[in-house]
Amino acid sequence: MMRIKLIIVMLLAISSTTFAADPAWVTHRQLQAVHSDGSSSFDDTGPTRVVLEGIILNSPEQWFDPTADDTMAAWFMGGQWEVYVQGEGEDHAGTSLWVGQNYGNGPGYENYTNQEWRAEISRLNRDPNTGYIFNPGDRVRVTGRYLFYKGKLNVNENHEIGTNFDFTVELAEPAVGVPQPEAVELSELKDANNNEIFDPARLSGCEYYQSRLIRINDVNIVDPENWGVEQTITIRGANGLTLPVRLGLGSGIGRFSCPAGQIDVIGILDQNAPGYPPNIDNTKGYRILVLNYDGNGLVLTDLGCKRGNLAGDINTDFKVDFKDFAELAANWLEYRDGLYGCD
Ligand SMILES: [Ca+2]
Ligand SMILES: [Ca+2]
Ligand SMILES: [Ca+2]
Repeated sequence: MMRIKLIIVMLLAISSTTFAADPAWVTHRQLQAVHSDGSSSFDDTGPTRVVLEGIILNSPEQWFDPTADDTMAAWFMGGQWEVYVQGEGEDHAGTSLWVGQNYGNGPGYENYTNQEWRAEISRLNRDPNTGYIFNPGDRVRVTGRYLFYKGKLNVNENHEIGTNFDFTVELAEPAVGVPQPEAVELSELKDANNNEIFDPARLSGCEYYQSRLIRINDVNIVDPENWGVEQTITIRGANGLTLPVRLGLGSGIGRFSCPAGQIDVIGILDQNAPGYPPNIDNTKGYRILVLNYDGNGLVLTDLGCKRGNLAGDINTDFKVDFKDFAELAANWLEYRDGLYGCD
């Protein structure tokens, strides 16, 4: 099976402009190909649906709030779910998978009810064959449609709530591990004038690392006053080059203060091109996503494992006391849509 798949992928690599099969096996690099202005070239001639594999980089609920909310309000999306999947080996690219609840709060589409939304993300959080709940570090196979949005081609359901627009995420291999973040210099991402480096061949600059896990060493946060959940801070290297860091919803970002002094940053290099159709500049808008922080003081990231081994030590200060109880009480009876009560 793996050999057949490899042959198909190699054939696609040779003839990347025609896709006879639907869905067609593609690499992340093929899927993310762009024109010189940064717009998608894949969707000029691409198939209706694609199949691709890679490693999950993030927990979706640390990036967008999945909580069902079908409030009718212009452009209000309600619950959202987005997972970044990184290609492996020669496939130096990555792709995000996105769904939202209230497509109909924009023109021309319909909304999921709260119940339908919970069912949708409960489905996407699980391997359909085993019920296994996905985690960062799992290798998955994704089959679905796609749309280009703000600089990257996302696998999504084209804003349609009908089941024939579903995309699927299947487990290829559990717990292969989150990829080692690639060490990147700010000078690989920004030119001497601090402008974003854009290479339409996607072999260098920001595009090369888009939707992949990277590490930038020896930077300072220049605006710690902006630290907080869903806020954007700025890192600056010794050469004066800067890059925005978008902080996610991870509880550690609210619990710990902004790291001070010279630090390293580990996160997903993302593109969120500025502007609105038809005036989007798809060669700009790069940033690092850091979705959680564990308070270690030296690396802005969630190292994923904590010392102490005290189950009640919610704030991880190695003592179980009223500070833990306060966090517990503040969250009392909350539950996470898409993960709890899905059976
Ligand atoms: Ca791009
Ligand atoms: Ca759907
Ligand atoms: Ca504690």
